[in-house]
Amino acid sequence: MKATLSTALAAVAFALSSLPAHAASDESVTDAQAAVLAQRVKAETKHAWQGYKRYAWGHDDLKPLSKGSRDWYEQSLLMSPVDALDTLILMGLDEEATEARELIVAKLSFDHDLYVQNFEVTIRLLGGLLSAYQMTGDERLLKLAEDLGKRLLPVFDSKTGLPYTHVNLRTGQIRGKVSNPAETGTLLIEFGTLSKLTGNPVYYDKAKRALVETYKRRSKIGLVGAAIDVETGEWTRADSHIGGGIDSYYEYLYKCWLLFGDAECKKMWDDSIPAVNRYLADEVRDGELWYGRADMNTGKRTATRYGALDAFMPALLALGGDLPRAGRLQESGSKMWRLHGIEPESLDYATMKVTSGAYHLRPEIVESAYYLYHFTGDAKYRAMGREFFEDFVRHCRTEHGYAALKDVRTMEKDDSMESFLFAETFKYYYLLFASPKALDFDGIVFNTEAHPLRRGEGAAKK
Ligand code: DMJ
Repeated sequence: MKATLSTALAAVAFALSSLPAHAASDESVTDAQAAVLAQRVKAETKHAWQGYKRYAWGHDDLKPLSKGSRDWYEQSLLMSPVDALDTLILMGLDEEATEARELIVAKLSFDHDLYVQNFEVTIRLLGGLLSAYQMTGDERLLKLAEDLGKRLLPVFDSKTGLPYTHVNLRTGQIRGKVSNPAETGTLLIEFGTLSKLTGNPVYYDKAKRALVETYKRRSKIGLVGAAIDVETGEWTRADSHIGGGIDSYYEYLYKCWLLFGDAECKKMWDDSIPAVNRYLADEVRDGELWYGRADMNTGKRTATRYGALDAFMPALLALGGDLPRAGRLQESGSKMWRLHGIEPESLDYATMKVTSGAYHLRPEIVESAYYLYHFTGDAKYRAMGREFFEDFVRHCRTEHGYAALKDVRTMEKDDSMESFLFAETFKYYYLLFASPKALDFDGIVFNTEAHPLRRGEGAAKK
């Protein structure tokens, strides 16, 4: 008995001594500590909003170093206020939410002779307006969303039904015949919600067709490529992955089933995800799970690359019910973050060398920590989020906002503050730390820009 006890104690002592120094203390975040963190996130959101207000009011984005502004096109489309509005409401930043809403209602117009990128405008503006409408009941926001939806519709006028990438908001002329699965397949949450709210099925039907036409062109082994010609429907790049340009196509297959109860979307997801797990998932070293790149036709590995955008995948896997893979992949993401103390845009996970060092204030890794915390209740995901948040504040905060980094190896700042900082990064940090009562997770589905849209009658069971 004595010998057994001392052996057990020795084993515990060994286990503790072999843990990395930060792991033991990082493991726990109490609810009280989380509540304090949520308040800090709220204060940082307010800080960035004040910077926007002071130096970039009425423009798309704040330039956080030069204290100027940036517009995507010749006219501002109020990217930051529209992306920020539902986050400000969720956090209870009422004064800021009111001023954002009034600015949008007074100034936002889509009647401009501008070619805009359908995908970005859909996920940020259409998604933001619809979500804010559902939160406030302000019909003026729905009117703006409907006006925008109508102006975007010409993108679907290709022979295949796959959307062109750009449309002129005033003339309806289209441009950009080479697209990718993210741009052709990440439209149905927003367009479908617009149909539900206006009673006009055209939006749902066109975006659904685009999603189905993308899926139909998957290879024999079930993968999609990186670029597609929307007129011929032929792939122009056969590289397959889960990163930028493909990522949210998979996300919408599953989420459109959840949001609309569309069984065809569930079937497309069920048909697609096994190939992703078979050909793109990769294991290195001692069973570390990553997702890399492969040829869509042969499944042959083409690159061992993962990055900040791929880091949405644990969230999607968790939502789809695959918690074991989700947890393992998030551990790898955390390793990527810890390499330099902020994640890079891209990493060769076989060599653990950075292949693109920028950090654009991206949210995906935080989104995944939030989903994993939601589904497992394991405080280690809050601890992970706390570590990300502390690093993020330390390296990206500026006097009047938050700045992207040119390179995480030098931590040199870049004069850029993308609107998804408000829509997603701050929102996911907040939701990770706030009480679960802050948002009825089961009652909504987030679009890919983190705009929550309400699940109505007919939605699938989560
Ligand atoms: C966002 O605009 C969306 O999340 C999109 O799906 C891809 N990434 C950016 C943020 O990183």
